[in-house]
Amino acid sequence: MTEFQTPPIDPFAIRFDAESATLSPEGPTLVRRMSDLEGLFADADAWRAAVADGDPVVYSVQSSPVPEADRELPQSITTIQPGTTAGELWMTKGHQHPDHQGEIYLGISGTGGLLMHDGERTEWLDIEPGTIGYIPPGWAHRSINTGDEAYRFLAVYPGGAGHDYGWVLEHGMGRRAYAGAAGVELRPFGG
Ligand code: M6P
Ligand code: ZN
Repeated sequence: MTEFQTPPIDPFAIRFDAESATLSPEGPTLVRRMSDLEGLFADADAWRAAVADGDPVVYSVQSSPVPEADRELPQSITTIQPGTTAGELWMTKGHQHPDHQGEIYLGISGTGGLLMHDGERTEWLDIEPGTIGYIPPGWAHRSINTGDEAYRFLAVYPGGAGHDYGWVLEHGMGRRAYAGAAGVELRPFGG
């Protein structure tokens, strides 16, 4: 028998409803408002103004009951609302896995981008419904809504990988995504 640090949960079925973009049974739901995204948008004044102006929900993450524990394989559906802050497209905080492990994202509805940075290299993947974006070990990842409707994707990731948000504040993400006249414009992180 394999030795587990925490008792593994029993097998069970999870219903994935693409229409309503829900997982059932449900686990925890995380809601991130503009005020939770301090230090992430390039224009800090515009960020502050958006916080003062109703502090909108930027994204939410609905998880299944599978715990974030070593050897488990949790899943979640993230919904990013459409919007921009001083032209910068609304996005997730972005994180690195402290224990470098891979992750997959599956586009469900709307259009988005998967921005990845390993400290030196930067990659961008367009994600549409049906696209699987692969995040290799060691690549920090951030998702961005590139359209004018909600962008939803399913994530499946190792439960022991963890979320390091400080890594992104320290290293940046290599590029920033702006709404341009002809679609997404990727600009240098510091530019
Ligand atoms: C996906 C997964 C989650 C992550 C969420 C929001 O659902 O990668 O692990 O928490 O996106 O991203 P962040 O944690 O960067 O806010
Ligand atoms: Zn991750």
